[in-house]
Amino acid sequence: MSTTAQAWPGVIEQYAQYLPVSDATPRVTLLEGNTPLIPSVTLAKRLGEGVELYFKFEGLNPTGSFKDRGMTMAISKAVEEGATCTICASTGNTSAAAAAYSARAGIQSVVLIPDGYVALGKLAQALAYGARTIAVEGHFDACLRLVREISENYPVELVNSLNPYRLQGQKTAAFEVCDWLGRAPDYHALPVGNAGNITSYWMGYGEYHEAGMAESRPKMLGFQAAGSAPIVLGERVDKPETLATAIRIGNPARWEEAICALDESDGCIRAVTDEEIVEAYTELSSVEGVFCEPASAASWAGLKQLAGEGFFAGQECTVVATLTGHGLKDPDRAVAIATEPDKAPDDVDTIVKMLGL
Ligand code: AN7
Repeated sequence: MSTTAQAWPGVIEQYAQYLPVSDATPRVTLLEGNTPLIPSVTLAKRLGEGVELYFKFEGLNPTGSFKDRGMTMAISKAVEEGATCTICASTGNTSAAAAAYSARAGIQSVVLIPDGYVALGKLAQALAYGARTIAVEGHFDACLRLVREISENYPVELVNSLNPYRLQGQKTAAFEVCDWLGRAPDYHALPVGNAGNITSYWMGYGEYHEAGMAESRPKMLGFQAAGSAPIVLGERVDKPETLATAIRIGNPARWEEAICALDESDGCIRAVTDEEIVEAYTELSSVEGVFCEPASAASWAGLKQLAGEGFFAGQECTVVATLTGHGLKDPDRAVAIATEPDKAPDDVDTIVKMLGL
């Protein structure tokens, strides 16, 4: 008998029993999810002898970030409820996903982004997917305030992670980690911006545990950029700064929920500097062959920081680090921190000599 692999149906269909959907809910999907859990071959050793490290590479979603998981849910529910226009504030990835899934559903999308602080690939996506794109003079936090007010007073559906369906969709990443590993990891590391994702993962691990699908739950490890670390500092940051523009957020929408996830899981949240982020970003691509965007590298930067303090010493443990977005989202950053390519004439001898062969 020949077997045919079952096609992946997208996260709503795959995990419908755990999601607030019915048969009447349209599935607005680009077949997101089912992203690989890539084992580390080299970097894991830096954490400790007994550490197994995996990268949950969310850059391989249809729009190149984890936001697709939440957006398939938010847009499907918006369509079910009759919405004809969506709105969101974004540091870039949410807007790319909102624009794509709105296009897929045949409805209009409006995105508000901080002028000059959205990576080129993300801006290109919003424009290409046909979102009405407005670059606001102000930070993400101002954009979020504006879209909240507009959506409360006008007939547009808010699809930021204040929208509860976003978290519902994003929690499926935790299900996938358990399905791939056959159990929950001991630690789960994430970059933290608006804190929607850390909240979602914790919800997902909790629900899988309750359902008997995983015996334990991981300790959650969150990492913010040092210039945009309100949760670490315990106070709002009015002028957030970091080259990791995706997490350049001073007043996270899911702040309290993130604190709950950290407390309940006995985890911790730390700040990583831009220097640590850049080093981690470069290592992930050049050593491990996994190209993620700078904000995503905060996961690895934070794990290294903890390891440097002996955190993993003597532990036999499994660590998963989510790499939230693809490196191609921010090509300017990749080129800016690398050395320029050497120029050469169209000549074998010259090139061989340059290479020292
Ligand atoms: C690559 O797109 O907030 O803590 O508007 O794009 O759930 O906010 C993006 C956030 C991490 C932080 N990594 O996740 C947006 C936006 C990447 C991101 C985060 C974001 P949350």
